[in-house]
Amino acid sequence: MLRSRAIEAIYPALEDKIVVTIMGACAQELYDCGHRDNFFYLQHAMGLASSIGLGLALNLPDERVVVLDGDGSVLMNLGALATMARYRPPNLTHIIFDNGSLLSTGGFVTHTTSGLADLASIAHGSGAPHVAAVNTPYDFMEAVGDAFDRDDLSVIVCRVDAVGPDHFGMDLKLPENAFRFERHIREKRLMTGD
Ligand SMILES: Cc1ncc(C[n+]2csc(CCOP(=O)(O)OP(=O)(O)O)c2C)c(N)n1
Repeated sequence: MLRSRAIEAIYPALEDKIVVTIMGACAQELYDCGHRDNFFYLQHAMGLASSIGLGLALNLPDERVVVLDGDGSVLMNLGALATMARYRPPNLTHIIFDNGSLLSTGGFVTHTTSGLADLASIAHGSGAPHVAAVNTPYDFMEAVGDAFDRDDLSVIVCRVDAVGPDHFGMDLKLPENAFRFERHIREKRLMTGD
C-alpha cells in the first residue's frame, strides 16, 4: 500500500479539517494533492507534529484536527502518545503511516521493521481510547471514516510501503505556511464567533 495513494484518498475529507503533517515525504505527498491553508507541514521539528496537533485540538474544540505522522517521528517522541491519551481530545485523529523507515533521510530502518516495536500496541497501552491497525486501502478508508465520525481520540496505524515521492520541492517556505495557517484558523474563529 502506498502512502501517497492513502493521502490522495482522504484528501477530499481534509478540506474542512485542521491538518498537521511531519516533514519530508509525507508533507510533499499532501502538498502535491494541492495545498490548502488549513494544512501545516511541520518542517525540521521531527516528532512534534503529534504534540502540535494535540495543542491545536485542545484549543480548537470545534475543529477536527488530523495529524499525519510517521513511525520514525512517533518513535522520536513516544511520550506524546501517552500525553494525547491523557488529555484525550475528542476532535483529534492521529494517523501514523508506518513504513518501517526513516524514508525522507535515506531509508534507514526503524524499530517497527521486522515486527519489533508495535505502535498500535503502544498507543493502546498508552490509553488511547480507539486504535486501529490497518494495512489495506479498504481498511484504511474504513478506519479513517470511523475516526472522523467518532467523537473520541483515534489513533490509526497504517502500514505502508517504504516508497516516497520521486521529487522534493514545495513552493511554500515554513514561515509563509505558518502565517497563512495561523490566519486561516483566526479567520475561522472570527466567523464562528469563538
Ligand atoms: C530532531 C531531528 N532529527 C532528525 C531529523 C532528520 N529527519 C528528517 S525527516 C527524518 C525521517 C522521518 O521518518 P518518519 O517519521 O518515519 O517519516 P518518513 O520519512 O519515513 O516518511 C529524519 C531523520 C530532523 N529533521 N529532526
